[in-house]
Amino acid sequence: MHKTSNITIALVSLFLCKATIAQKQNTPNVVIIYTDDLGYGDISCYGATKVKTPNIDRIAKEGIQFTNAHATSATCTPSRYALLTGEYPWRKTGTGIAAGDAGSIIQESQFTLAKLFQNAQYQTAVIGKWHLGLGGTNGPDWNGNIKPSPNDLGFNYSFIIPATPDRVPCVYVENHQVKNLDPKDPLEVNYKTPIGTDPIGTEHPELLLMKADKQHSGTIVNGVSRIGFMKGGHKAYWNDENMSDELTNRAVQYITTNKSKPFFLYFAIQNIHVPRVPNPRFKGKSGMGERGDAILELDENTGKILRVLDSLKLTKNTIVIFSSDNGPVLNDGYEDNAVEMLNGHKPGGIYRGGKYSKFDAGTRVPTLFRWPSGIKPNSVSDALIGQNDFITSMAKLIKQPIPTNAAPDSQELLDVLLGKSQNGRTSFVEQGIVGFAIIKGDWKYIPPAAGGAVMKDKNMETGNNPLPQLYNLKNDGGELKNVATQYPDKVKELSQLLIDIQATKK
Ligand code: NG6
Ligand code: CA
Repeated sequence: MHKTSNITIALVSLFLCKATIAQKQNTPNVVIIYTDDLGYGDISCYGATKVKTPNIDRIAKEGIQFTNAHATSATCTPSRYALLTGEYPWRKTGTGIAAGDAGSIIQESQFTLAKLFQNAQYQTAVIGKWHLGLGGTNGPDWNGNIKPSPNDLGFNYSFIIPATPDRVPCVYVENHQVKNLDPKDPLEVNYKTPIGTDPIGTEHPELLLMKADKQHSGTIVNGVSRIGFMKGGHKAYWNDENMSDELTNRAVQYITTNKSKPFFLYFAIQNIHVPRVPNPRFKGKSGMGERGDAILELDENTGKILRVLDSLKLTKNTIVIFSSDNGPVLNDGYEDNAVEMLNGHKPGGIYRGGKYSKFDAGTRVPTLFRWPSGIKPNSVSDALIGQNDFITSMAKLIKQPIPTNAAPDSQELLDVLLGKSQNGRTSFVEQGIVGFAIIKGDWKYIPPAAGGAVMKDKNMETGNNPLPQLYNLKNDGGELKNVATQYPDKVKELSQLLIDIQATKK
């Protein structure tokens, strides 16, 4: 009798234990390290030799590295919109680069990647650069309750840079409020005219750490002039030198606090966007100026995230995703010697163009997935994937439904992301700052477009050409040989496909 009940107890506990393991495997933690303006060629696992990124390379070694993975767009706001909603951003107006006082671009009624995880009882957080607008249509109430904030879009916790590090307001927002705001010194933001008495770049160039273009010559904070003007809020100002550390420490803290729950952390670190003001401990370390030093800072802080997962024994059952919101740019408004000190480094790898561009370096970004419980180490995949595909793929993984009409442009590619299949997308639409391109199989087509071939201030090729452009990416990844006249049928096919995809009512 005793024996039987002992056996029963043993069996029941074995069953429960197995069930918990199975349940845990169905609910791995997910951390997306989403970098800013990091190019395909900017890290060593993608071929960089002038700068070394051992921590980021570790993710590749222990997981899967994608060679044909894309942000939907060559700028930040639309790419982030697509990552979080699974919708091509150009289907919705108002998804271009957002001003620092823009209203929330994602509506509270919309389904998001964060809501997906929330529905599965995850803890969810965004820490880092938001740049998707805040508040109602007239923008946020900086001195009150900011709503909608990311907390209304599926995140239980948020600690964000409202827009970009080069845009006012230069303050962090935690959940619904500006962090450290002194009510006696209310914060005001204006994107049209100077306000307040703080110095601005056009009038006080002697106060600047680095020269800026006209657009970046508004209010000066920490010796850096920004886009836009602000008044008040002084106690809430961020410190640029500590920004990467501040965000990383908060991410580490978040992981530590939530170690025993399933969590989803969208860690949108600001590196390597302008203004590039890495912590002084990196000064001169890359030999490539501030841009290179910012890559080293990104690498070190990525290492901190990996190590906290190690020390909490979460590595095995945490999916770490590493990617970038758009391709690389050297001069993006500040004179920080990024061009002069490049030292032969190729930020876009073999790919042409960069941030803003319809050429491939605009959207083809480093993309790594690591999940020791589900992905073989040292894997490489050439499958075509988009960041808009993550949402439905994650839904499959955690066995959650996607509401009808949500994530309309997201293809479920879970097996591809886990390295079990090479069957990625058959086609993908790339969005430049102006206009589009389409990839289908080995081919890439860019429709004829008016407008300059080069953005002069940035020395960046746009991809504009009055003639149709067709490239064979397999033989000519660098898009150097336009073969449109040799393959008129291909031109016709891809041109029509782009029209059809864009016309499809989603
Ligand atoms: C552009 C800014 C650029 C950068 C970009 C946003 C000018 C001339 N250029 O408008 O410096 O801030 O917006 O970058 O103002 S992104 O990575 O967030 O898309
Ligand atoms: Ca960006």
